[in-house]
Amino acid sequence: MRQAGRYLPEYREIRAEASGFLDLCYTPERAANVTLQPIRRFHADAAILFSDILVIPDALGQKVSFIEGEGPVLNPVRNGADVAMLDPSRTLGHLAPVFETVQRVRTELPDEVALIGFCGAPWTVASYMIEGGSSRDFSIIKSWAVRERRCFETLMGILVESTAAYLLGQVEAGAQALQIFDTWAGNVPARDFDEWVISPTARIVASVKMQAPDIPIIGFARGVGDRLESYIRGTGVDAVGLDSSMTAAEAAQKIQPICPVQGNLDPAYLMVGGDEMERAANEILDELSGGPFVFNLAHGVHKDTPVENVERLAEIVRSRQAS
Ligand code: 1CP
Repeated sequence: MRQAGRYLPEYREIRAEASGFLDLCYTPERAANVTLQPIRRFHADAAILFSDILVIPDALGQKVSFIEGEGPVLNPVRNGADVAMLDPSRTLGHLAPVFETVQRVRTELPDEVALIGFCGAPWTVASYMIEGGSSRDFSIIKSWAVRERRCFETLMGILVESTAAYLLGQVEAGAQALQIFDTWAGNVPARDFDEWVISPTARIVASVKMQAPDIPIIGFARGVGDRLESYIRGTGVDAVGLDSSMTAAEAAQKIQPICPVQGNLDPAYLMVGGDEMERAANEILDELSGGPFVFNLAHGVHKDTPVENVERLAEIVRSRQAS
């Protein structure tokens, strides 16, 4: 999950120096520094590369910008001609600065701290590409994907191919695990779940595994409820990140027997801190520590989170690791 970001004063300082969010992602010295900021403070067991899922549309030639207070804004892809303008041959060259960031971070991290690379899953990335930014009801992507199935499939194919190449580039540069974020998987109509969530993710996993069989891949399919089990079986991911729609006890019973889990403290508890956070964190640790498990949040750190709450949470988890 996102562990860097605006809740950290040292992030805000570097962010203010950069001319824009993407500029920060593409300046290896700064991006490496931002990746390391939460590690320096909280001594987590793993760092997650500082980049964004939307570097892929940017690399394909779509206009992407991040507007302060508004989030991402993209010049929307709406028809076959727009899809035809995307150029997968640009991807790796355009993303070279991200690979350099990975190399720098790997050099600076202690050996025992893992570096996680990541990407967005095709459905989630396509939602930003087609909606033109964040969406409430996903009506544009859904109606487009249903009405123009062939064209949507072409777009998904482009995303599968460029995303797999992007992940392999991160592995070559030093990433030791990969996470695929399908934040909006829960908005896919059930009858299209195999085609729009499982299949594209499975193709990316297979393609990465062909060249990097030993790199663990973590899937994060948010909001999918009971379909998480078919996601695990159908995609071939090695582990799953859990959102907070499932209690830790449910996860221990249903998911952990088939797959290692990561999660799942809701970031609201981190924002509130104190006893509420401590109880919720301990409940997760109690329920899931008996099986393959990585403690994590259920979603990224919210920008209004007090830094001392994150420090306290790290202490709670570490004290349980030691016991
Ligand atoms: O800690 C880190 O360095 C992690 C780096 C990271 C990751 C893993 C960032 C930096 N973004 C992401 C993934 C990402 N980006 C996802 C998937 C995970 C999730 O659901 O959080 C998504 C959906 C995005 C898209 C995105 N990026 C949005 C829109 C979110 C929405 O609700 O539609 C926004 C606002 C961003 C900007 C962004 N990316 C990353 C950070 C730290 C930020 C905040 C901008 C800032 O603080 O300057």
